[in-house]
Amino acid sequence: MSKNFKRTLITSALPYANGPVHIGHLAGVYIPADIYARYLRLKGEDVLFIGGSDEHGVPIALKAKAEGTSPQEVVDRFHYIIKKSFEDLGITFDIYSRTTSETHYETASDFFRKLYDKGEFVEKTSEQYYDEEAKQFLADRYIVGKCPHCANEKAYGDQCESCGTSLSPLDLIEPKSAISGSTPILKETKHWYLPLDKHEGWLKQWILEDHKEWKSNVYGQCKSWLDMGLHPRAVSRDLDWGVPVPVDGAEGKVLYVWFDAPIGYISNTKELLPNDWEKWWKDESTRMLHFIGKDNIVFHCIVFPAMLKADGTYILPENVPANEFLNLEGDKISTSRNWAVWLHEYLEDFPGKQDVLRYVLTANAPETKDNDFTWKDFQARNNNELVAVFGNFVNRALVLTHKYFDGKIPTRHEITDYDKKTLEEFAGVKKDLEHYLDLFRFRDALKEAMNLARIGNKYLADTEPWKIAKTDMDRTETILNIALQITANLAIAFEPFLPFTSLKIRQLINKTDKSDLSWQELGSIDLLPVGHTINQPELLFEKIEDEVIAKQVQKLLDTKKANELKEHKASPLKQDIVFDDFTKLDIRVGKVLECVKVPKADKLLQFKIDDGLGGRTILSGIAQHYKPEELIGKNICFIANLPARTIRGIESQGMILSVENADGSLYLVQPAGDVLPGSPIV
Ligand code: B3M
Ligand code: ZN
Repeated sequence: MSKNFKRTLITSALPYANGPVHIGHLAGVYIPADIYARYLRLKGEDVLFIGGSDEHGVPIALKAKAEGTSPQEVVDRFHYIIKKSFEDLGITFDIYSRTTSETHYETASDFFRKLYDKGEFVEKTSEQYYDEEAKQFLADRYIVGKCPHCANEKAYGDQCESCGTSLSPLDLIEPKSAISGSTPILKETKHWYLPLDKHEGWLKQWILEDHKEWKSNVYGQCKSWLDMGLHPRAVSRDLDWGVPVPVDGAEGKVLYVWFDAPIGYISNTKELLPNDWEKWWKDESTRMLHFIGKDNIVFHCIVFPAMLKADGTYILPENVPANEFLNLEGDKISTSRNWAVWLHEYLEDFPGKQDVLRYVLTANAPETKDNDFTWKDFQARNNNELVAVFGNFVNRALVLTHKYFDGKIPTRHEITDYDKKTLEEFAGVKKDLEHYLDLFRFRDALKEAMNLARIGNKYLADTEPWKIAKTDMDRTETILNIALQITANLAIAFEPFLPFTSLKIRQLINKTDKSDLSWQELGSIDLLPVGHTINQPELLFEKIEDEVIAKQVQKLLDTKKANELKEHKASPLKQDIVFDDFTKLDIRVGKVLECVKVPKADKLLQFKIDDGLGGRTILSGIAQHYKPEELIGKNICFIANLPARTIRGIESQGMILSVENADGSLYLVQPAGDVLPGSPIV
């Protein structure tokens, strides 16, 4: 730590409680934050790791509306799913609370009020779109209309996704409310704005000059915001879900979710340490770090610092190690399109494999650019790295110790030049690990830890103690002593990354006391004293089979198909006809008396229909969608006045109506009530 910091406050973005947590959140924010928090704790530093759910905002209010429930019900549902899944993955928040807590309402409200009283806001009245049917002002995202640039009919009030242009709601041609579909009207409304333009000067100095060490993706984004010039930002909204604006005459207005959410970090600290929270937020010797994803950079590097500065009693973040995005199988992860691997589902599908996910997401973390998660890569990393290198090495070391030395750490006799080379290679691991961890380069840090396992694995493969044991027991003792010391080092090195595995190794080598194997001892070759007894070996990792991966891939394919159906656009209308054309068609209901497959024809079923007129035979191409026997006795609809056609030697006297779904599947058209055969469709 540079400067003389005494403690570190780690915050991680508060996930919206409108859906569960997915691998994108984990790789971008929570796993890195947890690795870092664990690392500092292992070094004996004073750390606080704050998490919580972000439970306000328009999407939550609208989701509740769509489901016919209350926003509170929505956030209750997801808050507990999220909280539990974080716990199960071993994310070690000191507190995981929520922005609907009483402490938060009070804290956020007081925060606003202090800034208001200090004159830190500007008040502005402007015209905004209002939905008279839904009786509410519309957030930009909930106004849809025609894009003035590319004529896309479904542009949003903030952006056209077709041509990518940023829009304001007033740009839209023929705007419609996404809530009710009605045409919104413009209505005057008053809001409070944080004049970011007034903060520009010190922000420029603080970020662009004083924090050149920030990650380049973060620094670059801040620079481009600052170069464009900052403008006042509204910190209130017309909405009935959120922290009410604590000012007379502000009925129906709440704090903008991006104003209240970061204050959630403060509230949650307060909730945890009601009498001691201030030193974490107001003492210059506290080092504050925000772990977030790239879409949150401006709020954490510019808006929230401006809020803290406006208050005047808070410290500012020392660093904001934001990550880029993780994609899934080549597509952007999306909660609304269900394109994600959800943490709570992963934990159910892969019980006991928390560390496999932690490993893969760290090894593949989007630290400097967007990255892709694929199930194949997940499987390969598990099988080729965790099982074949890490697990294999530890298992061999333990098994051989039991085989030759009754589970007791053998003596280390004279070491060879090769031993020396191996020991030198891993002596530097602590320094290297710390170097990368201090720079928030968790991928590289994990590589270093994994390198230790590789060194061990190679050492055993090269020295072949199972062969040496036949001739030279002293040498075998030395080799295994070294392998076991490396194993103990792995327990330490992996503790921030793979805590479950680290604990398991400690159990296997019988070193579970808190005081055993401290971080400071990383790199030592005297962690396990001669004669110390270890436990029976157990595998650290197991191979993941193709079937298991195929199942996950299938799940995604199903989602893709379901999305295509949802996004399916109806085919264009055919040319107009006159009513007479319609009445010429004689469409009737018939009852299926018999139904069989037509031999040697994949698609054809032969029907015998009761048409109320003595019966008729019709062929229909739906054999791939129905089993013939399940149709007997059903009512169907058919065109009765088409000329007969002979297909495969069978005369078909009409046509049975069916519907073609977007995915090509066919469904018979059936009357919704019980009607007599021959009834006409009118
Ligand atoms: N809930 C956005 C997000 O989850 C927002 C973060 C708040 S952090 C104070 O990406
Ligand atoms: Zn457009």
